[in-house]
Amino acid sequence: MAASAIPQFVDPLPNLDIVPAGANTIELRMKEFKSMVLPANAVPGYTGTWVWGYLQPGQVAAQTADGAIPGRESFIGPVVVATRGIPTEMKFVNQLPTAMTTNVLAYRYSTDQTLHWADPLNAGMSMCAHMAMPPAPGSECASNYGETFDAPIPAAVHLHGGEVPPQLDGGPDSWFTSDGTMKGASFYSRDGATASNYAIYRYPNTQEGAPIWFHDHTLGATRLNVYAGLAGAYVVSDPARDPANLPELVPLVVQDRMFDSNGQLFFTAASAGGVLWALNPEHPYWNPEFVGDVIVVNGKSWPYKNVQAKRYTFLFLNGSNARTYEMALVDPVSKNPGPPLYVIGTDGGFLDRPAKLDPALGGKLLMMPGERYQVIVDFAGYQAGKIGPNGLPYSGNWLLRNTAKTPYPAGGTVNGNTTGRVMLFKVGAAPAADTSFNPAQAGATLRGGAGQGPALVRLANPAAGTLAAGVTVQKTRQLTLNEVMGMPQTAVDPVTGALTAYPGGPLEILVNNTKWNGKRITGVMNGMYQFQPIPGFSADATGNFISEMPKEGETEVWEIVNLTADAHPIHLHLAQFQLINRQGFDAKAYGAAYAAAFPGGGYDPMTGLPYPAGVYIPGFGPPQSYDGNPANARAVGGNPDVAVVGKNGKPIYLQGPAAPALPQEAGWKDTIVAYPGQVTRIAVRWAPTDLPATTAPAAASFGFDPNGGNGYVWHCHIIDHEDNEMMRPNQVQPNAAAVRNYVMGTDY
Ligand SMILES: [Cu+2]
Repeated sequence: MAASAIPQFVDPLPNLDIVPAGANTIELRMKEFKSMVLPANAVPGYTGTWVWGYLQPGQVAAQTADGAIPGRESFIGPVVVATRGIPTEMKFVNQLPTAMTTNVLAYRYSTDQTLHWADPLNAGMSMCAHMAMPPAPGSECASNYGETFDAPIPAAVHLHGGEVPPQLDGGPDSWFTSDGTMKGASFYSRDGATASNYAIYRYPNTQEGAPIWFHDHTLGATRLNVYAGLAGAYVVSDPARDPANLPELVPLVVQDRMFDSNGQLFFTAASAGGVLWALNPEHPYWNPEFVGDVIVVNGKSWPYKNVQAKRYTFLFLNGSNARTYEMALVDPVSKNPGPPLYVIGTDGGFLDRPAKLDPALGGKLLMMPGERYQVIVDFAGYQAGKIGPNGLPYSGNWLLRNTAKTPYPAGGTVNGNTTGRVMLFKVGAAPAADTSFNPAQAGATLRGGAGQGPALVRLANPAAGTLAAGVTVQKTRQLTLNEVMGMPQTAVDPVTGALTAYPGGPLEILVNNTKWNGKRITGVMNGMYQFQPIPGFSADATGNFISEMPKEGETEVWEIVNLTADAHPIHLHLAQFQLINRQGFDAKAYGAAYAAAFPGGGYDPMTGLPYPAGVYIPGFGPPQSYDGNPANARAVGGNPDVAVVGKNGKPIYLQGPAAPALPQEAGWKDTIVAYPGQVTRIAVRWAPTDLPATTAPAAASFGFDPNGGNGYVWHCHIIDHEDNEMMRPNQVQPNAAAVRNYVMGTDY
């Protein structure tokens, strides 16, 4: 259905369930149910949209015959509130239906077996991903998962931003199915269960207070599971150190969706709705970026919220597949700029002092998928009738506007009447007094002040855009972001069998030009690609080959060299990091040097031969040796040094000054915007964030062993990208001197 047909600001913002963590296990069941995502009058006879969510057992028991959950206002949630220092045991149960019986058609018709995905029916072999040709119409690989068998839906629960042992990370291979018969290679449950439809994770909650979240992370199917609704928030509170007296907290989970004419979730796969979403026949159900035309906050399309003329703390979370938001408040009637957004916290905790984003000065909050920001807004003085700076009276309604282009930052503009709108705040009367923390007060601090928790430990100096004083870097990595493009072609559509003109476009998207498994294609046999591990990479227990093996306690600089045309939100599991700076580079000149560095080899599908030397080889890994590359002694990663200096002492590729972190992102981050044509430099220490920056690596460690299970991953948080290869497993080498106080078998 057309987004413009959906009435806006008629339903209030849903409240998310709050679940305080205590001594008891919190059980959450992944379950299908009906939720009023749209206003009741959006569609004739509308009784709700089929979604998936994490429900409490009592909610499952209360489900009505038509699928609704009385009292549950949203598919998002719950918000688990844990306390630092007190572990929380979670039991996640998969009670999803099967791929054939689910009412979430967006899932049922959109799984793509040609992606490297969980593939439960084939023990995770994912052989369709190894085919050298687009799948033949009618073949299993050309079908979606629910078409051929009444297949159980795999699900995995990742604690995003969580400082947890690898067994509890809930990464892509930790999925399990509702019938308990199928598991990913990294499945773990505290009780040792192997034939269960649940996983028990006991999170340590040792990290600094932070607004983290949990969401699905199933290999190659995350975009669908999250789209169907599997996301909740997890707040680690630290009463002794968190800023005192913050205004009332309101989580705002911002997402985009599309709906069919029945008000059900619609996904951009194959040629759904008569539009060819697949750009290449190789991946018949995969579209590089899902961007919806309806903005949904806390599981409700374009909601409004009644607020008093006082301060609120909003926890913004971009839970979208691919959409970026640039947000500011504006009066939709008088066009006056609204109240400023005072950012007080980032992904990994609170800032030292608020960062003011004033819409009158063009200030906007930029948020890519996976990022969180805690923001204070003071509606005092913004009631209806007051005269605004442009001389016109305020309407009393404040539109949270979005202006981000998609793909970000240089794609199409938003529609000012639909995707340019997020939600509406309706300002009512002022309370007698607002005694909550006031970010506008001169010199206001959140940490580091009298009676407050300690100031942020700085790995980066946000004023200078350099490493912070006293920080010693043990290793620098230079890692590229790459897009592998398919050419326009007329080919048989594997789904419909019809001859189809494909526009071409991204075939897969990679970090450091390396596929998920760390192997490169060397040839074709019997229609299947032959693979070889990338030399120098280390085998893990699941058959993947690892290149990022940081040592616990060490500090690394990662220089992310974005060779693609779009921005990507790069996310590391386990460790929060800090942005050092961003710097432009001559993409054309560097791209030429990068291509020239490839030694030849691999397999060129156009010629059936190895590529000659000096041309880019998709998915080959970096052009040179990952470690000990003589052409780049400064940074490992196997790429020509983007920071190399010419004979005249000037950088050959880098352009302009390195820009420090924006004030609002100058804290702990686990997801960072990496712009096209820029090097994004982050400092990551593989240790808890609150250790002094000068701590020697041997003295820096987690309370748990970060080595084990099958490690962690790092990836792009555009979920459609991470589902198609833009993700790599990594393993942390343990600090031999560490003393562990959170031990597998005892504590988790
Ligand atoms: Cu991406």
